[in-house]
Amino acid sequence: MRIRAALPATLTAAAALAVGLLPAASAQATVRSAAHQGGLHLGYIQYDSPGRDTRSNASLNAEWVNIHNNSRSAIQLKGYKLKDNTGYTYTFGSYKIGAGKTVKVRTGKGSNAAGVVYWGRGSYVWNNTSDKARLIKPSGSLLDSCSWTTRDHGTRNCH
Ligand SMILES: [Ca+2]
Repeated sequence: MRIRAALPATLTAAAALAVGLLPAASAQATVRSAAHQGGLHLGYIQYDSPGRDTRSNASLNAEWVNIHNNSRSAIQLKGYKLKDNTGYTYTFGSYKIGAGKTVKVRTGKGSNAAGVVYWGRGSYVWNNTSDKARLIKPSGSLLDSCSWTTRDHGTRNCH
């Protein structure tokens, strides 16, 4: 009696484990493959503002980073971070980036609008000689990074 009672319980547990584990493993594979195809990632970066670095707001805003949403759905960027090698960090406020859309993060001051947000700095953030941009999830995990040197002549295509 004890064996017959225990056996179905063991089988049920094993079946539940198998059912529980398989979809989890398959969901993880889907996430990996989506990340491999791009998803939310760094696009073009104009790390060297054209012309002399005068620190004017126009010159600061001519330094920018594009973030591209290559996924099939809109993504709320609130809490996402953009960070350089020094540790300067821009944290997104509420901004929904549509599927297939790009948002430009300009270094200087300005009013956020569709397709553009402003870091609000009074000095440049992206080093002209070499630096690395990082796109960080609200959880703190690194989503994408892209580095450059003077070889890239002011603009880096991080796609
Ligand atoms: Ca720069």
